[in-house]
Amino acid sequence: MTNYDIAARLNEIAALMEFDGEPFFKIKAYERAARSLEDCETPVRELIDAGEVDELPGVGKAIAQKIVDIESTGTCKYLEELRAKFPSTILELLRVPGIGTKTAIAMYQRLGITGLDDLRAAVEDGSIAALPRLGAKGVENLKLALSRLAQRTQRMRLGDAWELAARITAALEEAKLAKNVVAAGSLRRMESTVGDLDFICTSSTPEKALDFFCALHGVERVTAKGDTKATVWLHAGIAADLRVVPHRCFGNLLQHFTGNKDHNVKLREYALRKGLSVSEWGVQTIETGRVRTSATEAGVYEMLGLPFIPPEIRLGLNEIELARKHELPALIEIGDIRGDLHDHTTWSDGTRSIEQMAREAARRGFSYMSISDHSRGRAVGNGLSIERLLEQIAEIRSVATSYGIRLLCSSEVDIRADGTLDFPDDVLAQLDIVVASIHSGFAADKSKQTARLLRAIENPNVNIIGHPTGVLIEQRAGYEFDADAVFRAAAASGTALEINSNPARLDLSAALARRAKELGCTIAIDNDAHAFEDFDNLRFGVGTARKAGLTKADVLNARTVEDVLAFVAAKRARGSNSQTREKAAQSTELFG
Ligand code: DGT
Ligand code: CA
Ligand code: CA
Ligand code: ZN
Repeated sequence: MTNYDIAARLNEIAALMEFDGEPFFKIKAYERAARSLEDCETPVRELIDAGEVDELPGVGKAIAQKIVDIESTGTCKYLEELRAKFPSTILELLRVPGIGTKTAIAMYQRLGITGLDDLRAAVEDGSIAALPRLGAKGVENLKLALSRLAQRTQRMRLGDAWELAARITAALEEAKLAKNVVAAGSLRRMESTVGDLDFICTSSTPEKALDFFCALHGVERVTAKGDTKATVWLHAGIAADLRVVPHRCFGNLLQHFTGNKDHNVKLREYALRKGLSVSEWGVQTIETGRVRTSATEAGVYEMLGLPFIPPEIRLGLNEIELARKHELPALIEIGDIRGDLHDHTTWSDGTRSIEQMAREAARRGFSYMSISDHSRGRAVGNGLSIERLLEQIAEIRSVATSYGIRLLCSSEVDIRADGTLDFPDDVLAQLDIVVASIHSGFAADKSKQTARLLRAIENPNVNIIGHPTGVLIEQRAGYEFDADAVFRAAAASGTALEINSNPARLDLSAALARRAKELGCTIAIDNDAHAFEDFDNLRFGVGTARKAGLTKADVLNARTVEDVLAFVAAKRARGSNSQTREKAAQSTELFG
């Protein structure tokens, strides 16, 4: 049994424990142990022989014994007990994006659905509609998810793909068999999902580099291998290509394999009009037949008379036109971000205290941070009552500048079904800045959802709309609403919209953030951190903002803390003038 096989059994135990109602922390222990096994390059057999299994991170005596049993027999007593309690196909349901354990249990107990075949049948004959709180929208989502599953068009989220690519790049470079390793394609363009990984590199020993790549830890099988190129399938569930390319045309190949396809097509059309023919191997002057190559990507664009176009905006929109006129936006950069306006602590569902989060954010170079825990309506997020919020405000005020960073009092307040907020105005007014988010009631129809968001935006104490569409990437479509109406109201009222940097969200999407900018909105790029490692997600939020064409001027938390507070004060001042409020109400009616 390979480490991956054993890890798969531990994950099965964890999944079945969840069905069995075991506590969260016990389940997590099995998941952590499985992860350790996947990361461990030494075969478990060797660890067993050396008596070192319980030295794996997260593996205690009890789990170690199960690993030993699984290694020798393929299973263990506990796994068999769990398997006996449920239909053997029940875990298939979890492969459907959007179905978690709770839904799967409800499907099983209420409708007798034991696996994917039953589910397909229930969706087909409509009996699935009997599932409480699913709604017409839910049925639609299920249909979509099932068809994707059937076509194997499931894509990997950017965050997971990024982590994989970083490991593979580091391994190749550390082995000193390859140079200039770059993951091109959709990953480099910071698309929210990735279909496959496209590595390119240079090497003085291509054959050795490809052998090494095909034998990498994490490779499940080699699907193709030649002199300059190999394709593998990774245990993580995604394919990866490695192309070893000549140094002199590295820039041409990198440009080609970065895409996207539409950008490449438009670039070739543009070049043809200048008498140049572009391919992955070089730029040919058609009249003379002379081919020029470039080791750098910038050199390729230069040959075409263009400035460098950042990968994130190579979308086949108007970027070539803008480049030609030297009107490309100066895209926001990670270094431009000064603070974070949406973070959680142990006061609600975060994993770290205020002090720990503050010191970590300071260490990472932020100069200010909002503590924005959940509000009381969000019971699963351990939301704060008014009393606890007031207590928290007092604590934050007393340490506001003690940890090397300026702390702002905030809340991620729930937007209720009718668009009112989960805390009264006199409480919200005591905060420095307020994030308002929708966490429930996704099924409401488009006009209700639009009215709900507009009402929240009209509140003078709401400064940022958190994860504005509610989408979970490759898992759940967001709620429906009239985006233009909401964006117009946000711009008119001085309310920022969030790009949530969590790779499961990336909400607003680049396309919507681009539209929001067109309509004059300010954007906050937030970590929504619940743990230290969540701060690493900023690159994805900034990447999404760059895809949207945003500059420093568009981003609220690229401003100084004084300017952020002025942004808040301006909306409050407008809100306290009742005449303006009336006007705002009238103008939002026009969009309704
Ligand atoms: P993915 O893998 O679906 O997330 O998306 P990409 O963009 O990584 O696409 P992929 O892996 O099929 O190809 C990588 C790049 O190679 C793509 O962005 C542009 C270039 N490319 C692939 N096929 C074509 C093509 O037929 N014509 C042109 N001009 N470029 C192509
Ligand atoms: Ca790709
Ligand atoms: Ca590819
Ligand atoms: Zn939230």
